[in-house]
Formats: sequence, structure tokens, C-alpha cells
Amino acid sequence: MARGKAYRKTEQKIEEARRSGAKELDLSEIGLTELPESLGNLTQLQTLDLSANELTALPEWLGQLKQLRSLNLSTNRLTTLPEWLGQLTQLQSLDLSRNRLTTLPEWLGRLTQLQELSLSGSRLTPTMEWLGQLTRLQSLNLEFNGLTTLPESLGQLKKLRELHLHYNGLTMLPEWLARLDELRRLDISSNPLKTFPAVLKKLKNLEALSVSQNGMTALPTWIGELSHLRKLYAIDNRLEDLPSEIGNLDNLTELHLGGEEISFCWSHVGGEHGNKLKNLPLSIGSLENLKILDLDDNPLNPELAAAYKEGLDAVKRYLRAKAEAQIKLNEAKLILIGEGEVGKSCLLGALRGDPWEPGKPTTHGIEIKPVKVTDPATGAKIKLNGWDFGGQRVYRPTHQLFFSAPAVYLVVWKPREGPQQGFVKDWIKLVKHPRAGRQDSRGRHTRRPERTPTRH
Ligand SMILES: Nc1nc2c(ncn2[C@@H]2O[C@H](COP(=O)(O)OP(=O)(O)OP(=O)(O)O)[C@@H](O)[C@H]2O)c(=O)[nH]1
Ligand SMILES: [Mg+2]
Repeated sequence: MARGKAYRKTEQKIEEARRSGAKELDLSEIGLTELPESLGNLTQLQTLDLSANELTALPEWLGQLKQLRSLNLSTNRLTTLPEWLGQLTQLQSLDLSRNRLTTLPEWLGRLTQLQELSLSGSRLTPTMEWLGQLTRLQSLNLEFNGLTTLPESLGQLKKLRELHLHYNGLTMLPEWLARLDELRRLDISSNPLKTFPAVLKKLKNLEALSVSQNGMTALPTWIGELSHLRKLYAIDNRLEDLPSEIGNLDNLTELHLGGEEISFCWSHVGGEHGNKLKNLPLSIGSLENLKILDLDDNPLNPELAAAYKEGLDAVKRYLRAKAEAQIKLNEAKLILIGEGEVGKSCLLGALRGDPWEPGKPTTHGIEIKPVKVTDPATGAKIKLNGWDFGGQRVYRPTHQLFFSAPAVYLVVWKPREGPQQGFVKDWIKLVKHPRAGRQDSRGRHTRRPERTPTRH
């Protein structure tokens, strides 16, 4: 009989542990319905794993194992917890998840040495004041409990570093959660939160965060302030855009926005996938520590989709290239042209705010001097590089070579003598067709179509 076999196998394991004086014993996944009494003699045991069996009750004599530091009772069929469990005050780790418990007794609050407690799938109620007594807790698992609010006593667990709230009914996170400022890992995936909880802004030490499967349409810009964040999971939401501030998360190694991994504990189990991202903020291209970027199941634009297919480096390259193309230099070329002695150099000096210089000498070749101006619409500072050409005819053929660049062209003439005398039309023609009629190096006339400069 299968049950008899499991029982005998267990007895053997117990006997081995007795002989070797083992401090740890793994009796998980054996199909046990009852425990051999010989287990009660292993008083030296510090770690006992009874998970994934079919136990419906725990025998009284198990309470003799007073040295136990870690007890795993998860995935059994326990309906009640015996009171002697409250006497195992050395316990640092207790896993009661996935049983058939209807209530959790208050005396669990006596286990004040506990650092790790798992109550996943335990039909919890939000009124569990005894939780607040477990002030040494560093990790608390409350997944799969249908909680619509959190027990306020949680706010007293100042040492908590890890909190698992996956698959509950939370529509908001309370403000008092900010007291848990030691929190490093927080899993609030698979809740109906809808919006990114504001209280997270205060949890500055967060290193791993999952907000997957919450029906969120946006991530806040202040997410960039959670500077310790290394892993961020936001899959299966309705995100259409990401804030560019995500690029401030220098420590980010993993960003999950797509398919499989819901959080640092859970993978996908059916339902809707992905988000609605078409683009990514260009700032993501500068996240040097990023090693995993999951964008599966998003309607990415064709360019980004192609880069994503190639891998993370290609995505980063694509984003960086796009960012470079968008850098604004706020510089422009200002080219002053016109006949000799019409006042080009003096005009450039006046634009620069230089003092008036009587009897200014003629310009030989080109002089380049900057002019600083402010855009009246945006207040942006713009640097104009003023190119002041000598107007004498002898310089003209060489100057024309510069007339193909995009620039602001300023044709100067003496108003008293009029535009005709200043050959204004000819100068404009020269700017429009800089190389028309020019001779090539062999002395032939060339009339090739040229790139037209930007004219203003
Ligand atoms: N009265 C008057 N004289 C000016 C004005 N602007 C320039 N001048 C004089 O005109 C002369 C030529 O001025 P420039 O600014 O050197 O002329 P330019 O066009 O740069 O001359 P090139 O460099 O030879 O092509 C100088 O002697 C200036 O003093 C003006 O607005 N009014
Ligand atoms: Mg001059």
C-alpha cells in the first residue's frame, strides 16, 4: 500500500537522522497522512520540512522538538493549529501556507523570534493584531488571501524587508505602510490597484518591486526617485507610455513589461499578456546596469520591435541613436554678405554689443565671431556663429564655397545707395545657387544640381 510505503520510508529517514544526530530533516512530498512517533525523539532537530504531504492534524508529541528554528508545514490539509506550536518560541521561520485553516490563533503572536512567516492562501482576515507582536519579522508572505485591506498591525513590523501581497483584493495601499522603511522587496502583483500607490514614493529602500497585473494605465514620474530599485515588474497592465524618469534608476538590472515573469516569485498563469507600449523613453538607453528587458506582448513600433528581436544591446543602441538625433545644440550660423565697405563688420559688432570702432579696417577673408541671443518665446539661449566675409571682389570665389551650409544669411547694403548699387539681388541669387556658373578644377563650367541651403 502506497501509504504504508511512505510511512516506512519516513521511519527510515528518522532513524538515519537519529543515528547521525542531524539537525535538519526533510520529509517533504512523501504523501504522509500521519507522522511516525519516533520523530518526537529527534529533539536536536532545528529544521523540519513537512511540506507537500497530506497531514490533517499535528500530533501532540511534535511539541517536544523545542530546538526547532525552522518549521515548514505548507501544502498540507491542516484545519486547526495545536496550541503547543505557540510554545516553540525558538522558531525563526514558520511556513503555514496552503492549508485548510479557517482561523489563525492569536497565540501565534508569542513566536516573537520569528523572522520569516508565510501565511499564503490562509483565508486571512484584516484584523490580526497579533501580527504586530512579531517585531523581528523580516519576511512576511500574505499571498492568495483575498485581503481587501491590510491588517494595520503590519505597520509595527519595522524590520520587515520583504512583503508578499500577490493575489489579494487590494484597491489601495494604506499611508501607514510608509513606516516600513526597511522594505526591500514588495510584491503587490495581481491586485485590482488600478493606479500606482502613492505611498511607494516613501519606500526609498525598495530594491525589487512588482506591480504586475493591476490594471494600471501609467507609472508615476517619481518612480525615478526609487533609486535603489534593481528589479521592476509591471507586466500585464495597460501601460501605453513610460515616464522618462525611469532612466534615472541607475541600479536597475531587470525591467519586466511583457510576458512571463509577474514578479520575483511568480510566473504567468494564463489571462491577458503584456502592455500597450509602442515606444520606450530614450533614457532607458542609458541604463548601464540593465541586463533583462522584457517587452513581449507589446505593440512596439516596427523599428523598436526589430531591435528587440536582436536583443537588449540592439534596443539600447536604437534608443541611444534616437536620443543623439534629438540633442539640440541651440547653435546656428549667421553669414553676413554684401559688397565691400557696406558696414557688415560694424553690423556684426553692433549685434554683439561691441563698442563702436571708428575707421574700422576692411575684412580680409573671413572673421568668425559669436553672437549670443535669447529666444523670446522659450527663453532658450542661442549661440549664433557670425561669419563676416570680406566684401572685396577678390575674395568672392572662395567665399561662395561656404554658401551651401544651412545658415541665416544677412545681405547688407547701404540704404542711401539703394539695393541696386549693393547688388542685393545678385547676392541672394548666389546664396540660392552657390555653385552655379562656378568653374571646376579643370576650368570647365559646371551646372550640377546642388543641395540648396536653408534660407531665412
Ligand atoms: N555713417 C555710418 N558709417 C558706417 C556705418 N557702418 C559702418 N560705417 C562705416 O563704413 C565703413 C565700412 O564699414 P565696415 O563695417 O568695415 O564695412 P564692411 O562691409 O565690413 O567692409 P569690408 O570688410 O571691406 O567688406 C567704416 O569706415 C565704418 O566706420 C553706419 O551705420 N553709419
Ligand atoms: Mg568687413
